Amino acid sequence: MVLLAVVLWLALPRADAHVGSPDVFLEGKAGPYPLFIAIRPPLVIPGVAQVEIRTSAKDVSQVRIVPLPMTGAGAKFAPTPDLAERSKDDPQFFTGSLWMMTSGSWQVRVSVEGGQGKGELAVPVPALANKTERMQTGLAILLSILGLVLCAGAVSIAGAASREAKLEPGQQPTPEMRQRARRTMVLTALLVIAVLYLGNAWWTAEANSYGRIIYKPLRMDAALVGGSKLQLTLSDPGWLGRRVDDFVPDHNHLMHLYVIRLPEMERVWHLHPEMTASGVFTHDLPPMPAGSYALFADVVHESGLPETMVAEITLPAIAGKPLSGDDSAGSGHPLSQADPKNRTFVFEDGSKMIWERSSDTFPVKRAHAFRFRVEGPDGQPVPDMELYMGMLGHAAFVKRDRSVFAHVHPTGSVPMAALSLAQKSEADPHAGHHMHAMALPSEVTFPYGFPQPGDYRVFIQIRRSGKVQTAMFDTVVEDPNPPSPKTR
Ligand SMILES: [Cu+2]
Repeated sequence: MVLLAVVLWLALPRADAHVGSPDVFLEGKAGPYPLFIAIRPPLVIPGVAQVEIRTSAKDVSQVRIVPLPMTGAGAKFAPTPDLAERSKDDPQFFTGSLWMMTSGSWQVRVSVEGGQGKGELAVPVPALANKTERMQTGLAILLSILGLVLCAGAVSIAGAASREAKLEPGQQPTPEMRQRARRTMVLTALLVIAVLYLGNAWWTAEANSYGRIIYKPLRMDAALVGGSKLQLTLSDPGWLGRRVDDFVPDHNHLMHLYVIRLPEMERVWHLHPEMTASGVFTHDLPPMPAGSYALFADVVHESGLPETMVAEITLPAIAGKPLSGDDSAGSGHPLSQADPKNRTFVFEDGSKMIWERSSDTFPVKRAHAFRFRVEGPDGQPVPDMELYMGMLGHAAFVKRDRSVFAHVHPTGSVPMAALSLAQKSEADPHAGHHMHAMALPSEVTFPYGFPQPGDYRVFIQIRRSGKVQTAMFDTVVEDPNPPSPKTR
C-alpha cells in the first residue's frame, strides 16, 4: 500500500523562472558594501532556501537576512531578520538558511553593518514548488514490508482472539471455534483492506492538492502568420491563477526572445516582440534560413515573478525585414565543431572576445563571476564599448539538450524589472552598473552558476560603436559525484 503512495508521489518535470536554473545570483551593493549573493530556493514549498553572501569589503561586522513577499501588505512588515553565519575559513563569506512558506514572488532582504555604517539590498527570489519529493526506494521497501507485517498481524491477532480467548489453559479449540476464527479473519482482512483503501484515497487527495501548486510555466504556442510574422500565444496551463498580460517592461521591453537555430545552435537572434493583444506577442522576423528554431521568451509579471516560456518552430526561408531597434543577431561555429578548450571568439571585424577562465571545465552549482574581455585586432582593449539595453553585456547560458536556459546580466540572473520592484526605496538599484563616465570598461562579468552537469553553449552580446556583437563559447560542467549504481 505504501508502494501505491510512492507511485502517487511521482516527481514532476522541473521548471523555473529561467529554464532548469532555479538558483538566483546577484552582484550588487548594500549601501557601501559590494556583495555577491547566491540564493538556492527550495524545490518544495514550504522549504528552506540556502543563502551564500560574499563581500569584498573587509569591515563588515554582521549580515542579516530575512524573506518577505515581493508585493502586498506582507512586503511592508518584515519579521526579525536572522543573523547570517560568518565562515570560519573566510571572514568575508556568510551563509544562512531561510524558510519560504508559500509559493510565489519573494525577496530576501540583506542588511549589512560594518565600519561604513549600514546598507541594504533586496534580492528577488521566485519560490516555486517544483516537484513532489519522492520517497527513497529503500525506505519505501522497508515501509511496505513493515506495512504488510502489520496487516497480517492484525488479521492473525483477530483470528487468535476469536479462536482462543475463551479457552482454559491447556484446552484445544473445538472445530466450531476454528470455523468462527476463520470467519473473523476474513472479516478483519476486509476491514483492513477498507482502511487501506480510504487511507489511500485521502493521501491521493492531499497529493493532488499539492500538485496544483507545483509550478508550471506559461504555455507558449508559436506560429508563423502572413509569411514573415512570428506570433506567440500565451496560455496558463493552470497554476495558482496567473495572468497572461500583466507584464512589466524589463529594460524597455515586455518580452526578450532568444531564437536559436537547431540543432547546431550556430545562429542566434535576440528579439523583442510586442504585445498586440492580451497574451499575444508578435514580431516581424528578420531574414532567416529555413529550419527549426528553439524559442526562449523572458517576461516579468507585475508581481515581480519572472518566467521563461519555451517553444519550438520550424520555419521556411524568411525574406524578412532588417533588424531594427534593440534587436540583434549573431552567428558562430556549429555545435558539432565545439571546442570547450577554445577561449577566444573572433568577430567579423577582427576584434576578439576572450573568456578569462582558469580551467576548461566548471564545477556544477558553484557561484562564479564569468569574465569576458574584448580586444581589438591589435590586441589592445577596445575603447568603444557601449551599453546594450542599459547593460554592459547580455549572456545566455544554454545546455545543449536545452534543459537549461538562463539569460544573465552583469548584475546577475535576476531580471532588472524584478530587481527594481524589490528596491522600491532606492533611487537606482543598479547604480554600480550604470556607468556614467564616457569610457566603459572593455570587459564584462556575469555572476552565475551552472545548475546541472553537461555540455553548454554560452552566448555573450555586447555593443560597440552602435553595433551589437555576439560571441559564442562552449564549456563542460562536471558532476562532482557521478551517479553510482548504488544510489539512484
Ligand atoms: Cu539581456
